[in-house]
Amino acid sequence: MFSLTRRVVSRVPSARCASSLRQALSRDAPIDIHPEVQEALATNKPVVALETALVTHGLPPPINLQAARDIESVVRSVGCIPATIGIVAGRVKIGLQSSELERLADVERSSRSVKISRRDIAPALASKFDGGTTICSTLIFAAMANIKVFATGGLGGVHRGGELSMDISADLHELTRCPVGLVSSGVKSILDIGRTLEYLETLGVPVISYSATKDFPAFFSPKSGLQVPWNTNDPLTAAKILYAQWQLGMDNGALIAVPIPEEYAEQGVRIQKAVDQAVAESEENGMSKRGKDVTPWLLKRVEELTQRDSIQSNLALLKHTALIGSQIAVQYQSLAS
Ligand code: PSU
Ligand code: MN
Repeated sequence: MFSLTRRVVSRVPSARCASSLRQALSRDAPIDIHPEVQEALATNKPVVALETALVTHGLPPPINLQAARDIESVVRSVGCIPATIGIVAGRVKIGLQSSELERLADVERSSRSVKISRRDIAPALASKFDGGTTICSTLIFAAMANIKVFATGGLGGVHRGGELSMDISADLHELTRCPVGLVSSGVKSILDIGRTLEYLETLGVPVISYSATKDFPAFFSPKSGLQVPWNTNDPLTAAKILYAQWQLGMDNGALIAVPIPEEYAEQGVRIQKAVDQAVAESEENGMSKRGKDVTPWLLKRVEELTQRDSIQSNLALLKHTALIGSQIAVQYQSLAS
């Protein structure tokens, strides 16, 4: 009797999410699931979602394509299947074919592809555009496909001066709607980390530092000087947190913040100074008021100021979060099946 109850309870969230994708497909929604991802989901293999805004808008070509491929290889190296999510010719792709990834990474095309947040999804599909999915929209499609872990770099959040400009990324709110564990290096370096953590607290999103202490990372540096309520550096414990949340039927996600490896700490201090300079410049030249163009502009300026050291650190942390995310996905799968 007990085991029957347990089985029913543990399957509730999965059943609901999978059925949302089924329903969308039954309505002929323009979604394609890569056969490898479909097979992995059907046979309970661990799958890790990956975003493509960093391919279309975050990293310069040709590094963007190489980075996406390297990240997929890291995911595979621990026995997970990567599901790189993006929009190609007006269709949502859950798991990209190699040629589709090349298309999104292509310099000519990527200048025309859209940075897709929740509000951009339907217009981009209706107009048959290409698009790189941000954390916000990647969370939506991962949840639809019942993918429980998503690894990436920096979460969007409250921009500096956001208390006046109200520039707060839709990434944050999406974490309240999608039952997905987001494994990232904390929030983007250009943001107001303190206010972003306050906002996440208000939204009720669990924030866990993936380290021996409660220090929250600062993207390019392992520590931001801010603390969060929870920490673990063990993939099984992280997986248990996610599992407990969804056993209860809570529909929100969680943020697992992984610090950049220690060998990048020194470089991180220098890069952060460049970030501060770029933010100040964006306030002087009015770029800071340009909505979703702010982030790509700032990242490009930081690349210039650091002679691309920022890219090297960014790649290192992306591979690191992909590794930790995949280890957590393996543990989660063993709990859930
Ligand atoms: N972090 C980076 N580069 C990026 C992003 C994050 O270092 O390009 C992307 C992510 O996809 C994130 C998005 O979801 O920026 C947030 O953008 P906005 O602040 O406009 O919501
Ligand atoms: Mn914004």
